[in-house]
Amino acid sequence: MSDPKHLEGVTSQFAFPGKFVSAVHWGTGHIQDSYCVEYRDGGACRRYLMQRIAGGVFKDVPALMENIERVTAYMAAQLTNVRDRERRVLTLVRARDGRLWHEDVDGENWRAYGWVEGTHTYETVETAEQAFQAARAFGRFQAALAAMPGPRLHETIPDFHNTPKRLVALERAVALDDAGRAGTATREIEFALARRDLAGALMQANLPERITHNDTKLNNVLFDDTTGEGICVIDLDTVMPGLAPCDFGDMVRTATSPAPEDEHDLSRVTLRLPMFEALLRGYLSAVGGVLVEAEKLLLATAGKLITWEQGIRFLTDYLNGDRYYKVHREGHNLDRCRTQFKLVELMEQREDEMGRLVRAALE
Ligand code: GN1
Ligand code: MG
Repeated sequence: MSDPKHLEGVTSQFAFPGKFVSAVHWGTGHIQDSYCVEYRDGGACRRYLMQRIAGGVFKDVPALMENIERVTAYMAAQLTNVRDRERRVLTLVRARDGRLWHEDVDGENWRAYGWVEGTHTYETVETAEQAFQAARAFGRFQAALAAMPGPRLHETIPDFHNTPKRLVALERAVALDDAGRAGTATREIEFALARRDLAGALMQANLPERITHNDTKLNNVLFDDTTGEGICVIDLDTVMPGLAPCDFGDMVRTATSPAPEDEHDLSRVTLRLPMFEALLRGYLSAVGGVLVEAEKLLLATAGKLITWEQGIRFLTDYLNGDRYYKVHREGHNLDRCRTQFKLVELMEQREDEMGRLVRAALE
């Protein structure tokens, strides 16, 4: 986290009108550092989201910011005659020099968005209506970008949902055992490797390439405080070419279990099929008209695949000594891996029911 003086200095580089009031650390992201920045302009207080871009993860900042600018501008242009238009898509705030980001004296890169007022996020879903709203928001996001003209977006993190490569990275981490932790995760390693046949399920299915969000975690949707609508999709760093079912799969991963991602007590990790059904309804209501049959049918498998992939990513990072995800306690990445694998097991047990729900939703 940055110190307050430094933060105030960075905010002064952005075109926020008025006088600096405060900057407070915000959110639970595992990668970027985010701050809620407040400025007073005459009688009005305005808030902004300022983020330090994790350079180790996003290596090409100009490409990253170009993607985000193109996507947000294209989406905003489509939103005509819609209530709350400016709250339905993030708006970048430029630096005073006109650029989309600011590089500070330490070589760290920062960017800013307008704050979407009157909204909240959830770490876990409480009602089927919330699951529906989240899935509809991500579905609308995909639908809005379905016909975006070229050129192709940059791949901000190459091979992000390349599950076979994620598996290879795990095998390498096991072989190197850099942090000397492999002995503490033998069951998890075995669980991951025993399912290797699953790895190519989406990539080998010959699906159309689309513009996808790629990080459709539940907490990346802003819900309207008054109406409860999933009004705005955030965290646009991984918006790039991808496969539609990957986006649906990450919703299943984060919305079907009532337990947090790092829950210690695995008996609390359960698979709530009513939430799965609500996700299907919400997602298909928004993007069903765009998707081809093969993409739709793979919605049944996508949750299992992406949850397994996420477990592999947490496990790999645990074995590598916690270099990628922020951790807040010992064994944090291993705990996260365990919740993912527990959910995979539950999805395996109820695979037939999930398939039936998909077919029913498509009728
Ligand atoms: C990271 O930054 P955050 O928490 O929204 C990660 C996602 C993972 C997620 C797991 C760029 O997302 O891919 O699914 O953690 N983002 C990146 O909670 O790797
Ligand atoms: Mg996020």
